[in-house]
Amino acid sequence: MRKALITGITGQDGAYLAKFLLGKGYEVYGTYRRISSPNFWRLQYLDIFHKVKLIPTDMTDQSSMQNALYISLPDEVYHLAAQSFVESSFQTPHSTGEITGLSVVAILENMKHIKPDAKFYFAGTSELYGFSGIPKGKALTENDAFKPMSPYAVAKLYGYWITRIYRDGYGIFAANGILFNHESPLRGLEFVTRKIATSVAKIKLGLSDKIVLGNLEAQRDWGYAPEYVEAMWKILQQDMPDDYVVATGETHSVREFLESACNHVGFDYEDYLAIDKELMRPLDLPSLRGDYSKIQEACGWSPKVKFKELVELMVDEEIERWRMLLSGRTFPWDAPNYPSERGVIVRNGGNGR
Ligand code: NAP
Ligand code: G4F
Repeated sequence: MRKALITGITGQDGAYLAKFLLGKGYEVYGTYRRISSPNFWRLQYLDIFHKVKLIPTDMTDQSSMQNALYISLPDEVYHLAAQSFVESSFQTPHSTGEITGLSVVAILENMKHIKPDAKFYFAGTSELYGFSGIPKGKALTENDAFKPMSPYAVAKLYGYWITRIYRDGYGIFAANGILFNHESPLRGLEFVTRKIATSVAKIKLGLSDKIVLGNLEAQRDWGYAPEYVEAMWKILQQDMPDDYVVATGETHSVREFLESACNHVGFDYEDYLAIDKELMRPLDLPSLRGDYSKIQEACGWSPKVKFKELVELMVDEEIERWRMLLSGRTFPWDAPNYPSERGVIVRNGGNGR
């Protein structure tokens, strides 16, 4: 049985990827940060909490990552853990650098000694392009320049290049995905798509009467997260490691997302919109659109869920969740679950379970 280690298994992509890999017959290990109330709701939502093996790991501690590799001895490593919220990176530039950037070399360096034949995937991002100077609307490729414009993107730039250095210098199968924005009902509430979806659902059910947003004119290439984790896996199934853009090839503004979400439930967005200047970032990428032809040709991957369907599925799911809450039912994924249920590895040392 093939074994995979997913760092950041409690996040949106980590949870979907774990489900996908379990479906492929993998033994799935995942790291999570040891905090007083670990965040397992996505694993419960996807009904895989008891099927994955969880390893408490500190992304700033070399020996902790060494431990995760010794315990799992993986065939494939998916390094997804990161401080992934661009806006926060302006308030926490130093720790974002450590977690989102330096953790990459910590894992690769440990892999070099413990499991050099394992394949490594790094969660690169379209934020890397930044001030690329490319004409608005052009679809970005693997060959376009990176000129990052947030502390988050700078940290990811480090991760991207160190991944290439371990590929070229040490012969590790190390690949970068350059993923454009991808969303789902498991998206964190702080990101604009889920924030809009939940705000619209609350208005629809009479629980709120406004949607507070920042920059409405920013354009993003928004895809559907479950499809993007399949792309990650496909990238590691190639004969040679390489770097790939994963995107839909379309771009839409935040305003369009809002309008589409409101139209779906029969509202005019202008009746509910409030702009808060505090939500504007010191720097914000005006527009992103990706060209996925390389991954389509090499791996046979292409996006299926496009903008309108994505908006609608997110809004519908939020309405369903708020209805559940209003009717007094608890979310099935809120059941008590830790600290030492089956499937959770709670001890620290050792080379197996
Ligand atoms: P996410 O939902 O924010 O998940 C991030 C994961 O990293 C969570 O498991 C989180 O743990 C963990 N993490 C955060 N800070 C940590 C810390 N200090 N120590 C240890 N773990 C920490 O992000 P995502 O959307 O799944 O994205 C997955 C990866 O892809 C990230 O690296 C992100 O930067 C990158 N990416 C995402 C997109 C996108 O549109 N989603 C696009 C391009 C690249 P908790 O659950 O405990 O918070
Ligand atoms: O949803 P966002 O916070 O995502 P952002 O900054 O594009 O980053 C996401 O995608 C990246 C890939 O390109 C990932 F690497 C990263 O980890 C993350 O997953 O913001 C999208 C846009 C921005 O232009 C922001 O200024 O929406 C604008 N926006 C307008 N009002 C808002 C809001 N963003 C948030 N989060 N909240 C608002 O109220």
